[in-house]
Amino acid sequence: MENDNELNSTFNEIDYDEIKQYAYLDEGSFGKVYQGNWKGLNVAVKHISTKEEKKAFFVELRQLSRVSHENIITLYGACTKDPNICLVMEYAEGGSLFKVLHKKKNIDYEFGHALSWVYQCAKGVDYLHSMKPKPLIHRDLKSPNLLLIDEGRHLKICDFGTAADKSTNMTNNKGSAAWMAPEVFATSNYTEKCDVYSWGIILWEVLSREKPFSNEDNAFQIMWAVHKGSRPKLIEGCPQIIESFMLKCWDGEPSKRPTMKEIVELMGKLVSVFP
Ligand code: ACK
Repeated sequence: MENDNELNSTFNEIDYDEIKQYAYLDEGSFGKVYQGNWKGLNVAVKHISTKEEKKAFFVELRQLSRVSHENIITLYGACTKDPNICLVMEYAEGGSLFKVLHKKKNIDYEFGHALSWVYQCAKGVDYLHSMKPKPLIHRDLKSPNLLLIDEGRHLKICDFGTAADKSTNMTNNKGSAAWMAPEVFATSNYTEKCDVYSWGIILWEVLSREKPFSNEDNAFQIMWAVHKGSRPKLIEGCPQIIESFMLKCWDGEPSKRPTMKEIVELMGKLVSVFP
């Protein structure tokens, strides 16, 4: 069981009275997120509402306190005392990539811009996978967990509530099934290649601007279809180099998927061709 005593990482304990909260934003994989202000900074405040969410809260606090990268949301600190348990993070004014792709259809973006998003996501994940002594696996990479700042140009990964925590049953993570690698819901035997699979789904999503597996009714149907080998349909006109790479990321056999480092290398080259 995670608790304050087992936290074992350094973070800034924030005085709850110093936080001013403005607006409710939305629900995350766990907890409710509010916009607020702390010491003059625009912040996002993630509150837990149930005892069960406390575990995910401490996982996220522990993992976010260990990381520092331009493509990962910055944690300012946390309040860990009941009843006001919350994380205080930098506020990403552009909201999630999911919203931009699927709920703000009037906002257009170019091919190069889409590649830049997935490139930035890959750089953040490569950083996690390169952590010592053990790679950190995000496990819940999906467009709702990619936040945008700087008018949509800068992307940051958030939601570390299930990162590397193998005791969490991911089949309960219903909103994530469409991005989830088959080995994550079928076994407890997975590696950082599960993030590569999810990254491949995000690549398809930004290029097609469709929600993955939107024709399936529920999470279990998605998992069953993916388990049987079903994948999003190929995108007409997609450059061959990207299509074959995307298919490799979705391979049912994790060892056949590229590493995040290989993804970063290829995307770096592609981004320079399609600025
Ligand atoms: O799509 P959104 O507007 O962006 O709705 C979700 C919701 O809270 C639950 O995750 C938003 N959100 C989460 N973290 C942040 C943050 N640091 N800055 C801005 N919005 C955030 C997310």
